[in-house]
Amino acid sequence: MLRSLTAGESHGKGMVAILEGVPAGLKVDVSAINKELKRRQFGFGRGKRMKIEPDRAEVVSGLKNNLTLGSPITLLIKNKDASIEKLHKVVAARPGHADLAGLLKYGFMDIREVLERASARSTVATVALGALCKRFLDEFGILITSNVLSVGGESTKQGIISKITEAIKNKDTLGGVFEVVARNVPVGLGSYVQADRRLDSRLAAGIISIPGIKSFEVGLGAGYAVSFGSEVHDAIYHSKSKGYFRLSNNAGGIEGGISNGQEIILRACMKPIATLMNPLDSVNIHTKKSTKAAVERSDICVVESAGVVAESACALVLADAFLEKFGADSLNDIKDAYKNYMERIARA
Ligand code: EPS
Repeated sequence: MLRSLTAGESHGKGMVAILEGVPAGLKVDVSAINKELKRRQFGFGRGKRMKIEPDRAEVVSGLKNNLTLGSPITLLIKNKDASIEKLHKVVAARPGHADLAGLLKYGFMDIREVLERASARSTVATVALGALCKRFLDEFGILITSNVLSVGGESTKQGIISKITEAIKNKDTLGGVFEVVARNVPVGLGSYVQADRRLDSRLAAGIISIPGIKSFEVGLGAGYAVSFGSEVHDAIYHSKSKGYFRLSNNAGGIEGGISNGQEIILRACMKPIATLMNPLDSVNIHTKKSTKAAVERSDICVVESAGVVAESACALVLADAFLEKFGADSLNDIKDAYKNYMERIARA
């Protein structure tokens, strides 16, 4: 239903996001997109680039009078630091980054040719796409939020701040765990009939493809592995006023690859940023002699930002699955289909 594409290098002219399949008649205010772009820039441990970039979206296509036309929407976010042609060559790959694998894969002689596109700056475009999808989902009361659960093993606010302060002092970096919650998602998005239609597999792909993400869980996640079935499956009840309901949500709102009407709860782990100011051992790609890995301007910890990006990845998947279920051309038609369906579910 939805097709998206992003383009842009970290220090190129800008980041581009294209989204096709957004229905006609949806009101989109660019300030809502810019608000999401701002949220992506926040968090203790962010680097200096965030102070340079205003990250404001410009609408190139798909909107007229703030209403979607049903045609592809193109957003451009210009880079203030567009120094790509002047930047120095990089000769020592950073362990944990795309540097070495990318260099060998594409046959480059300069690691910069890899890092410019591999940079997490691409998440600007992901968030722009997510903001459009959030706007659509909002028409149906669906709300997606995120929060940081831990950083470097610390889970209290004070513990996290001290840990990041320690990393800054030691010229080190940190990763962590964040959670994404989607509320008011109707029962019935996704399907068990085919692997690529399962809502959980689509959410997993969306979130694990964010740079730096190393693990993904739905609901109780790894907790299922250490429990009896009787302890963890969400028992089913029914009442006239509520219809079907549960007293727990270990499934994280997804059963058999389908949303079950409960909150969708996702968790992901992000590795520490690969650029270390006190670099690890590496090899000069020309001389093959041992050296230290390249040092580039970077962040210390971006778990909070990664949560915001994951909200967007989640919004893209949910909007896609929603359009699949309720139709795709005009917002009014989709609202009618949604209303009919919800009335049937209320009677079930
Ligand atoms: C980022 C922009 C980048 C990095 C960071 C994320 O800008 P610059 O390289 O000019 O400082 O700050 O990217 C990485 C840490 C990375 O390893 O790719 C952004 O806009 O989020």
